Formats: sequence, structure tokens, C-alpha cells
Amino acid sequence: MKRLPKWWKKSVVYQIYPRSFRDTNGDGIGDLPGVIEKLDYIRELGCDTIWICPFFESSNYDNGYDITDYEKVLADFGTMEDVETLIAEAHARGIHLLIDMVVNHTSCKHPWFFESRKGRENPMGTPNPFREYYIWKPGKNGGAPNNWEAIFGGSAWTQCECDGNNKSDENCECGENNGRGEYYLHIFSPMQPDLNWESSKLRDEIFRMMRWWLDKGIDGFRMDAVCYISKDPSFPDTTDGNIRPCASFGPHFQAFVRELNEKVLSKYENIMTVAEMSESTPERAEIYANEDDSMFSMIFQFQHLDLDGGDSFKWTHRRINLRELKHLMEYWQTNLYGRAWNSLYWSNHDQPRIFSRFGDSEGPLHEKSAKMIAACTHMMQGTPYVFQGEELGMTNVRFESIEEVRDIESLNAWKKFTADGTFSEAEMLDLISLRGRDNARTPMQWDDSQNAGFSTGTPWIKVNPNYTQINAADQLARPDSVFHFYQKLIQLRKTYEIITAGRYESVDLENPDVFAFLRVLPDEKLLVVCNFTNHPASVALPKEFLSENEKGKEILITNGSCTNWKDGKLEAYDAFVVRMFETCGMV
Ligand code: TEU
Ligand code: CA
Repeated sequence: MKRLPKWWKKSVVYQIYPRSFRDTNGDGIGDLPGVIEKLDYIRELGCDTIWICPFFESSNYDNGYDITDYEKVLADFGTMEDVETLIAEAHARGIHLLIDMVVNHTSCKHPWFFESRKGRENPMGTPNPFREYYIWKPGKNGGAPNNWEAIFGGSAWTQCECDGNNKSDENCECGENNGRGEYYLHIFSPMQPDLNWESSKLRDEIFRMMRWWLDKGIDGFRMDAVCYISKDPSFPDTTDGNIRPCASFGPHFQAFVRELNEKVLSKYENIMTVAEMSESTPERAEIYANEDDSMFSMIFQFQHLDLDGGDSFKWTHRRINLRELKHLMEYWQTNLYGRAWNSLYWSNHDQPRIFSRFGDSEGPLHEKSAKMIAACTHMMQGTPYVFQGEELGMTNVRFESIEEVRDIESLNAWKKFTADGTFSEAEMLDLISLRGRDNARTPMQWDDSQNAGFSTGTPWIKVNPNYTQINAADQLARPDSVFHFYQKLIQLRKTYEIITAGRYESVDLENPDVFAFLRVLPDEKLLVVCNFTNHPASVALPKEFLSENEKGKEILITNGSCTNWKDGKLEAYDAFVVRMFETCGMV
């Protein structure tokens, strides 16, 4: 089917983590009625697409990323009727709705897995039809089939067969090693067994289920961890046990995505997809986010987020080096131009808050620095994503003890690194407060009432105590707030074609303090200048912006006074965007 024009190239997406967004029934857990209640808020911000994290029935070891039934709604969140109301109410406001498809794995409590782990054959000696839904391998040398380490810690293989008839099976918890039979693969936790995409029966089940959702009227998918659906079929040992390179982008990945596109996505003329792909490069983006609609609309790459990674993966105090970041962004912006489409993001439910990663989150210039980072991101080419609370400048939280931590990844890392002596308990708590995923998952800060207006009950995770200063009610009432700055950035994208279509060109690339770039169309240019430091800095601006020629120049947005922008002298965290255009002519 011929697709309609790509509306999502002009969209700004708002990401909702429903558990932490708005609780309407006082059980401490955000819910779908809470999302519906806040649609007008999202509309006011100007976002026209929502990506909502999983709300399906789940065993909740990984907050919804371990699904037990793709076609049911977890009672904590509401009902299928609530989903239908959400779709209708979003559409009534001109907002598209993307749902989060977790199809690399299910929960170990999914009925498919219960059946699959009963062995290769039924007691009658006939083949078990569900065996091939997951990836089972015999052990090697008295241990796991290979040395792959799960992303959430430990071996990526767990040995567990239960036939359901055996007395000892009564105590057999799935997700736990019971020392019997073959091993199953789980890239994430043992409670998240990987689906076997090599099985056409499994693929057909998934495709049918995805069409079922599209037929309900949703506008597309965020494809969770989809780069892992095809693995190296020889399951080789890796040098350091790192699973990511061997378990991602396997030999059948392209074929699986093409089939998904043919059998599902291409049947709907107006949808968008964003595929989460760690291990992505611009070369891969050119294939999987290409312009011909044969794959996905766009991808999430991770290279910019990996810039402050270290030996112990994300558990480090390392900071992003601005010059490295600029080179990387230039590489992505120029390589994808005209060939593929970028997503633009710093924040999501897996990342620490961006304004604690850069900027002055603890200091007096917090709001100014938040606006600077927002301007830098939103003026690039691609589709920007705003993660709930980002538009308020929400920050990381300080975890005072491990009891306050909820995330499976952080809890496992705590166990591992404090046991093997890599970090002391105090160091690890610092690192979790700096890098842990729960930073993104503290409740949305609506106002300065109890629990930040998130819930009248006891929230499932601690509220960031800074909600008395950082909250939506205050920001909505204050024209100079971070919220209104985001609102203006989004408005600019809707107004000026150049923000969507202009070519990217670096400015003063080796400048260690200032991130500056141009966006270029034949008769128009945009100059974006951002001081990433807490001190004054200067930048070498392009000549054409300095000369008093007949071209018009207007400042589209700034977070400072910006009176002498032509001097190239910037105050701490200054950001401004100048548009230059033909005054007499076509523009
Ligand atoms: O994340 C996939 C992923 O690659 C993660 O390893 C990510 O890099 C990590 O969370 C960073 O710390 C997706 C979801 O976004 C995440 O919430 C899930 O836990 C994961 O898949 C498993 O479904
Ligand atoms: Ca609730």
C-alpha cells in the first residue's frame, strides 16, 4: 500500500511511562485514566504523538517489559476500554498514539513459555509445538551453552525444564535454574526468555497480534530491543562475555524486519515505527530507517548515550566530552541526510535525567542550562522525543539507601558489584543515583501538593523531593519556564520548514565549550549556538551572519539576553537560534 506523506517528520513525540505519570485511584501506581486526564497538558505543550511504555499484562519484574499476555491490559493500569478511550481521546486532540511492542522476549510467566519448557516432546512422544517458540540449547562441559552474559547480569542461559507432572516441579519457579534439561536464552533477565524468531509459527503469532493492535486504531509502534531478534546462529563464546555484538543484528535480522514490514506495517498507510537498536551506526540506520518505507520509520541509536560509558558499562562517573559529542552528532546528521531519518533524544525511561548529565541541575542556572540543551537537540534534523518531566527540567534523585531502588538492572548491578568488590556499597549507591534507570521513573511532578500531585496514596517509588521547586503547575503559570521554552521550540518546528528539512553543517567544530551548527536551505539558514559550560565562552561565527548584508536576520529563540550575539561572546549556558533569510525574494 502506498503510504501517505510522512507526518512523523514534523512531529514531536511525548513519551509516557504510565506507572509514574498520574495515579487516579490512589493505589500509588500511575494508570491509563491518568494519561487520559493529562492529554490536554500534552496538547498544550504542543506534542502531537505519544509513545506510551508497555501497559500489557505483565509479571512486572521489569515493569511491563516482561509481558504475559499481549492482548490484555495489566489491571494496575486499567482496562482495554481505557485503552480504547485513550486512542479516541488522543485522536480527538490530533495526537497520535504509539504503543511499545516487546517482541524480543516475553515473561517467563507467559503461557507459551510454560508450554515450551515442558521439553522437546509431550509425554505421548509427539513433538511439543511450543518448544520452538523459545531458544533452547543443551549445556556444554557441565555448564551453559556459551559465555554470554545477560544485560541485567549473570549468565544469559538458565537451565530449566519442568513437565508439570513431576512432584518436584511443584516448587519449580520459572526464571530459576532447576538444574534439569536444556538451557533457555535470555538476553535480559532470566524472567525474560528470548522468543525464537527463527520459528515461522512464532513470527505469524506476533504479526497477527500486531495487526490486531493496529486494527484497534493505534498509530504505530516503538519496537523494544528489536535488534536482538536475530542472533549469531553458532552462538559463539565472546572474548569478554559481552552479549550485545553477537546477539544483535544476526544474519536473519534484515529478512525478519522485511517480513514484519510486508505482513504488518505496509498494510496500514499512515503509521510510524521507531525501532530501539543499541549497536546502531549511521550505516545501519541507512538500512533500517531508510526513506523507502521498507523497514522502520526511524530508529533509536545509542552512540551519544554511550559516550560516558566505561569499563563497568554504564556504572561510572565519566562525563561526556563535548567535542566527541559534536563529532558524533555531525556524523549522524550528515550521513543520514536525504537517506534516512533520525530520532532526537537524550531522555527515556532507561536513562538518568539529561539535565543531571549536562548542565547546572543543582545550581542557580538549572533552568537556563536545561533550555540550552533542549534548544541544541530540537534544532537538529529528526523527530524529537520529550520524556515526561523533561519539559519541566526534572532531575535525578538522590537514593539514600538500596531499599529505595526499584529497578531490576540497578538491583542486580548492586548485588554483583558490591559482592565482587568492584565498588563499595556507598560508591554503588552514588553510581545508581547518577546513572540508574529509576532516576527517570520517579513520579511526574505535577504540583507542590503531597506526592507532587502524582498520587493520593503511597507512590510505588520515591518522589523527588525537589517537586516543591520543579513542578508543572508552577511552570504553566510562569512564561519564562522550561515548559514554555519547550512549547516554543515545538512551535518553531511547526512553523519553519528549515528545522525539518535543512542540511546540517558544523560551526567551530573543535571549540571545546560551545556546540554550534547551521541548518541550510537554498535561500535560508539557521544558526544554532549553545554554550555547554557554566562560564563565559566565545565562538567563531560564520561570516555571513556577521556582515551587514541585505539579508534579514531574526532571533527565533534564546534563553539569555542575547543582545550582542554577533560578538560571539556567550554567558554561561547561553543558547540562541538566528534565522537568516532573503528579504526580497521567495522566502
Ligand atoms: O531496553 C533495551 C536495552 O538495550 C537496554 O539494555 C538499555 O540499554 C538499558 O535499559 C540501559 O540501561 C529495552 C527497554 O527500554 C528497557 O526498559 C527494558 O528493560 C529492556 O528493553 C528489556 O525489555
Ligand atoms: Ca492507579
